[in-house]
Amino acid sequence: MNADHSDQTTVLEPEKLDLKPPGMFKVLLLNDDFTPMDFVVAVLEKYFSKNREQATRIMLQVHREGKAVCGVYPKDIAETKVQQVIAFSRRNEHPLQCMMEEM
Ligand code: TYC
Repeated sequence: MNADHSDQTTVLEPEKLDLKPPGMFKVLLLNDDFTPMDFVVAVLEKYFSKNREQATRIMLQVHREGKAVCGVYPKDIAETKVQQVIAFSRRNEHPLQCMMEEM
């Protein structure tokens, strides 16, 4: 908006853009009846930097509760993780599903 001043100068104020801080996204694995447990553990180690014990705990949570959070990331990182996990699973002929959710 332009502010009019008595000395005839015009101050150009910055346009108010509707900016919000970049959100964080949970990346989740979903249960299915076919993907082997050891493959899910390997995914959690490879793409989410979990050790064997952490990976096993998350895999079992998915198996028992239907889904679990593997990690929390900025949007672009979360999108890449989802794509990588799905591509790796399909290359290995498993139906494992991975999704993201804004927090
Ligand atoms: N339910 C699978 C089985 O019994 C194991 C599994 C765990 C699959 C986690 C997917 O995200 C998953 N073999």
